Amino acid sequence: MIEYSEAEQRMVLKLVYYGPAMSGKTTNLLTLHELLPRQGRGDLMVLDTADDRTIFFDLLPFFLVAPSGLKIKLKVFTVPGQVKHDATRKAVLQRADGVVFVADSQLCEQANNGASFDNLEQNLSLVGQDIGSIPLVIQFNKRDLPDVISEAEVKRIWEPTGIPLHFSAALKGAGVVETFSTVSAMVYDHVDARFSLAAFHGLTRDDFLAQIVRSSGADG
Ligand SMILES: Nc1nc2c(ncn2[C@@H]2O[C@H](COP(=O)(O)OP(=O)(O)OP(=O)(O)O)[C@@H](O)[C@H]2O)c(=O)[nH]1
Ligand SMILES: [Mg+2]
Repeated sequence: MIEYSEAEQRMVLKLVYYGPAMSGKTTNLLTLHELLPRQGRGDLMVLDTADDRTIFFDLLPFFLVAPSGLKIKLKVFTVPGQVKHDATRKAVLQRADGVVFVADSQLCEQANNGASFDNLEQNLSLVGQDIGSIPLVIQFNKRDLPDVISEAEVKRIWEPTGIPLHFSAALKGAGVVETFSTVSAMVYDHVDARFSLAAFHGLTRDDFLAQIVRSSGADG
C-alpha cells in the first residue's frame, strides 16, 4: 500500500522477505548490504536473539530521487520465521508493496516451506491483501547444501503459478541481487501503473533499478 504525499513529493515503499525459520531471510539482507554500494542505501538494522534468530524484524532502507524531485524510500524488511512469532509477521506484512518468499531448499524443510507459504497467504488476506495481486518472487535458498530439492522439481511445482523463481546461496552471495532486482522491478511496475513514475516523474524502470542496485556487477 504505497504511501504517497504529493505535497511533500515523497513516497515510501515496503518490501518484505517472508518464509520459514532459518531459510536465510536475514542473510539475504546482510548480503545485499555487503554487495550493494553504499550510495543509495541506509544502514542495516538487525534485531537478533543471541542465537541469530530474528525476534521482530530486520530493516535495510534504500533512497531514490526521481528527475521530478519525487523522493522515494524503499524499506526492505524481514519477518521472524519461527512459528510462534505469527503476530509479528502479520504486523510487518501490513502495507507491504512486495514480498520475497525465501524457501529453504533442503529436502527436510519442504513441509515447513509449504506451511509458511500457506501462512503468508493467510496473513496477507488478514491484512487486506491478495497473494495473487501483490508483487511476489520465490527464492529457493541454500543451493550450496547437499540433499536439496532439485531445480526441476521446484520448477514443476512452482512454474504453473507464474510466480518468478530464483535459486540462491545467500551465504555465498549467489542469487541475492537477482532476486532483489526482480521483485524491485515488479514493485516499480505496480507503482508506475498508479503514479506514472515514468510519465510524470521521469523515472523509468531502468533508472529505478540502477539507483538501488547501482550496477554493482550483480552477484553470483
Ligand atoms: N549453507 C547455507 N547456509 C545459509 C544460507 N543462507 C543462510 N544460511 C544460514 O542459515 C542460518 C539461518 O539464516 P538466517 O538468515 O538467520 O535465517 P532467517 O530466515 O532470517 O531465520 P529467522 O530469523 O529465524 O526466521 C544461518 O546460520 C545462516 O548462515 C545459504 O545459502 N547456504
Ligand atoms: Mg532472520
